[in-house]
Amino acid sequence: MPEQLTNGQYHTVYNLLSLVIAAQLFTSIYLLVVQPRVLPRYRQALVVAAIVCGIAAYHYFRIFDSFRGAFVTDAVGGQGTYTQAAGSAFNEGYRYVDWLLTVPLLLVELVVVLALAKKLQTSLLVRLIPASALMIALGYPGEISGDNLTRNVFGLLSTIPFLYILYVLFVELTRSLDRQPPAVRQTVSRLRILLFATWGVYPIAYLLPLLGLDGADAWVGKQAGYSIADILAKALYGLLIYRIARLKSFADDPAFAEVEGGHDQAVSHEHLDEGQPKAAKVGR
Ligand SMILES: *C/C=C(C)/C=C/C=C(C)/C=C/C1=C(C)CCCC1(C)C
Repeated sequence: MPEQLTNGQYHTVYNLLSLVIAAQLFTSIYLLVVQPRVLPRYRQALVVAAIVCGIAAYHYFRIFDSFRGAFVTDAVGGQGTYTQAAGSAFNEGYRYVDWLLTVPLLLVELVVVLALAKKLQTSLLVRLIPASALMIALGYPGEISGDNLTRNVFGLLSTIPFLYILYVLFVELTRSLDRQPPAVRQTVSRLRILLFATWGVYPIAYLLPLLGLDGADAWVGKQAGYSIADILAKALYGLLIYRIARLKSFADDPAFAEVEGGHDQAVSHEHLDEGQPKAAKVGR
């Protein structure tokens, strides 16, 4: 944690943390509200997605508090520089506790929404969940260390389970998707690419303090990287899970697709039509 932040650096972090709270909180609520718009067999995935965003929103409240307590300014009206407050430090631990809970759950979302055979589902989860927990646990000692060697060593160790997760998702899962319809295979690849692209941001942000940037710049870059990646990897990802659940619901049950699809197209006419709105028939 840097001793001093410029006014711009302080407010960049402040505003990003605030944005993450809004994104996680309302995505979580949205994912709960849209439950009736997918078949019951896919609702578990949406519940997990909502819980992930809810857990993240909670931790961002804590992170936000910790950040506000960690810096003081004597300038009036929020101008001027911010210096480290005596006796309180920004606690990066909240992020790691958050990831320890949410990262395994993000993998659960993915596996559950695919509605694969039970045996395959279990076999994927018993490998992905421990690997993801290990990845986060190994990253933490490096994250809180001020020493570059320690940061490197734990970063490298944490990369091993990270690569293993990618191997399971990109090689093993692909093999077992052979029997799935093309549309499902395509959605899975899209989701995997989003997962890969957003998860890849974390090790890069982790490396920033090692790249010889000025201490405060590196720290702000790291906070920004983690915050934006959290929006994409949890909220946007959750919305994609919802989209997959909805498409699979339509494919599984033509009657449901009829009601829901019809509702979608009728939305703009609904207020013009007298009589029973179509939406009333949707709840099931
Ligand atoms: C919602 C939070 C997510 C998806 C967090 C993902 C975190 C990672 C993929 C972290 C990976 C790391 C490495 C691969 C090496 C350096 C240490 C970590 C923990 C930043």
